[in-house]
Parts: sequence; C-alpha cells; structure tokens
Amino acid sequence: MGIVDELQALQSEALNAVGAANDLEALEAVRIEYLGKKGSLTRVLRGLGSLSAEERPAVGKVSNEVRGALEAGLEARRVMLADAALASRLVAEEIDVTLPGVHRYPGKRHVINQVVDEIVQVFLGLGYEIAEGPEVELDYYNFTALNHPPEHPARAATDTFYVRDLSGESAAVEGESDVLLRTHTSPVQVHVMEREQPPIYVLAPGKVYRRDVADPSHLPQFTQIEGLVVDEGITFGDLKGTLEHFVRELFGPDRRVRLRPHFFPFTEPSAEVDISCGMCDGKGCRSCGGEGWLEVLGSGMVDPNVFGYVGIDPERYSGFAFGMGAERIAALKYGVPDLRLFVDGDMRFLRQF
Ligand code: 2NM
Repeated sequence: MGIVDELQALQSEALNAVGAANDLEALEAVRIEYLGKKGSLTRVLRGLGSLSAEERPAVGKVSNEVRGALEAGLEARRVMLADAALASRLVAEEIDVTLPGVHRYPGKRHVINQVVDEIVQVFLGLGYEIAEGPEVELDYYNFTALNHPPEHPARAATDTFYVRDLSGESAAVEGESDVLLRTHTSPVQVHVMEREQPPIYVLAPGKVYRRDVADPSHLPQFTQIEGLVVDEGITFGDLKGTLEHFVRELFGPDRRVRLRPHFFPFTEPSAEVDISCGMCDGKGCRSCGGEGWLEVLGSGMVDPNVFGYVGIDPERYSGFAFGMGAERIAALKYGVPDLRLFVDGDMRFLRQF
C-alpha cells in the first residue's frame, strides 16, 4: 500500500474514531492517538523526510489535507459534545425555585406613632411647638391647676393610678397620694403656661394612664394629643376653624365638623367635636351606628380659673384647648373595631399599616 492510500485509510479510521467518541475525554484520547507527539498521523508525517523529492509535494499535500480534515472533525465533535455536556449539566443541576420563598419583613414605625407624627405635622404647619413632660405627675398639675374640684370623680383611686400611698397625708383627697400617673397631657400645658407668657401655641402628645379595663373602646394606657392656644383676642371661632383645618388635613377635604355642647372642668364653654362619617357622608350607616357623625375630640375655651393658677392675665388673654386619643383617631381612620389590637403586638395586624 502506497503512503497516500495509507494516509487516506488513516483519515477514515480517525474520523470513525472521532464519531465514536461519546464524551470530551474520549475525544481528547482520539486526538492524542492520531495527532499527538507519538500519534499515528504524526508518525506518517515524520516519515515524509525519507521520500524522494518527486514524491514529497503530492504526499505532503495529502497529509496536510488529512490533518486538516482530522482537526476540523475533532473541533466539530468537540463543540457538539461540549454543548451536550452543558445541556445535561443544566438538567442535572436544575433547582426548583418556584416554591414560595421565606418573606422577611422590614421593621416599621408603630401605626400609633405614625398617626401621632401625622397630627404633629399638621400643627407644626400652623406654627405650634411640641411640648413634653413627665408621665408621673403631682395631683396639683394633673387636677388642681386644671380646675378639678377636690371631690371630682376623676381623682378617685378607682379612676386614677396613684404612685405613692401617703394615707391622705398630703393628698387633696383622703386615701389618694399626691403623686399619680397623668390621666391626660394637660399638665404639660400647665407647666408651659407657668413657664411662658402668651402667645402660646403648643401641642402636647404623650402616654396617659386611666384605671379602665381594656375593652374595644378603652385602654388603661393610651396616647393623648392635646393642643393649647393662648393669645390676645382668641375666640371660639379660632377654635372651630383650627379643628376644621385639622380634621380635613387628617381625614380628607370632604369631612364636615360639628360641635356639641359638653362639660370639661378646664374649659368653658366646652364642646365635643364630631366629624361626618366617611362611609355615608353624614346620612347614617352601619359604620357610624346610624348617627352620620363620629366623635373625635374634646375642646373648649380655657377657663379663666386655669389662667389664675398659672399666672396669666385672663382680662388680657383668652385661649382654646382640645384633646384627642391617638388610638381612637387611628381606629376611625383605618376602620379598626377594637383599640386592643393596637397594643396586643400581633404583627399580622400591625404590619398592615
Ligand atoms: C380636652 C378637652 C378640652 C385641655 C385643656 C387644657 C388646658 F391646659 F388648657 F387647660 N389642655 N387641654 C382640654 C380641653 C383637653 O381633651 C379631651
């Protein structure tokens, strides 16, 4: 057999081997077998040197063709096997990510603090300052200076948490001490009025305490926000306009405001403030108990007796004050049926806000 025939036989044998290689390792073995340093084709090509000058060009041409065909065949097979290897790896390593993941919730402000912030922003916009004070107070600041007579029922130990029991030694009412957990944030405003002369425009948000059993509409600890304005020429009209502005900022521009006569020890006259029901616009529905109106605030003109306690001249100055419970406002705003939900700490509820 001539060398050309030998080369062509080698080519078809090698290409068969390439076609039979079923993975990249087997294919590499085929490459080494034919094209490696000691490979069959390499050995034939080395033998070219011993050919005569006439034979060499023709044989050289064929051997180049065989090498080219073999390299092309190897490369085509390599690409095919590499694609197949990748495809089978993708199938083998497939991960099912279609199951629901574990959702981790970011922290957020408590809904009551969000509502307090919102209310604070409305009054900061009107030029009010924020005032804070102690949660443990003297009965003088919580009751006496706020024009509560000594026998006022709110002073009873059944309504107010007293901190020290002095067996009536220094207390205004026998059986109660003179130190208590504040029942409203008004004592903060008494401190402000003692300290500063008008004009006074303050908002006092904070925790307050009452000896109530928790039920859908009462909490023994809740968040109150009270406002106080004292200036020359302040009228009931200023109170009404302020509260209308506040209600529309917080609940939306379509709400109407209604004032009903009421009694508070520290204001005269006093009024309870209702807003038109957002569900029925005042017509009466299940959401407002058929009333058409929802109670949101207490308010009134500061009683001159209060000015007497703090040293503000009631002939020169007048003022208005108002107070609301943040939990109640939040319940109305979001349609929450039970105030206890705000303090139970159930994240499934709290996360909604
Ligand atoms: C209310 C209702 C009416 C009030 C009165 C005062 C102060 F300090 F001027 F006497 N502060 N807050 C007030 C008046 C609070 O809450 C229902």
